[in-house]
Amino acid sequence: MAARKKSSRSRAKKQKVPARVGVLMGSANDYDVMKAAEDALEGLGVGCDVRVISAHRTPERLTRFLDEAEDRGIEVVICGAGAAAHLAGVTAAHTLLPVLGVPIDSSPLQGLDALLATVQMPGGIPVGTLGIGKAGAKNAGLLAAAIIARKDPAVRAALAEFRVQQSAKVPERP
Ligand code: RP5
Repeated sequence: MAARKKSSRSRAKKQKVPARVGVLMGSANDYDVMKAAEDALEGLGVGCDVRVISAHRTPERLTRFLDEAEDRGIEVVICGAGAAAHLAGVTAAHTLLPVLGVPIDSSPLQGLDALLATVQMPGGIPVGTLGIGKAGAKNAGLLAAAIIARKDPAVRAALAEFRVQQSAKVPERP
């Protein structure tokens, strides 16, 4: 309980940066994975709006979020979902914003089901699908920032610096 309070306090602090990326997940249980997207964006100074929105359990919450998203300044939407993961596809159907999908390894099939559900969109409504789990979520954050960086030199500089720091952390020898 104490940890939950701390986390909502720190998120309120973080919300001072205007949100440019929506980070949606089908269940609060997905947050452990999707936090990697939030962390990647925050590390680059890109604000995000993190929401639990299920395409099947809270369908109205999804359409409401997407109806308002562009007017609120959202430029990219990241969707993480597990099992019969249709959150990214349904999101893409309701918006012209770029949608990135993260398959979550929350089911007995360990994300293979979510990967296929997310990546195999029929032609016409694209979802850019990342890898399963935390690495996919992290890359979704970085890719969303790269999309924003096309028109935002500050985000581009932050991404470039991230790459420099990442390289510097790789030892020459094991
Ligand atoms: C999906 O079903 C969610 O994205 C989650 O990964 C999975 C299981 O959800 P919970 O039953 O844990 O809430 O919709």
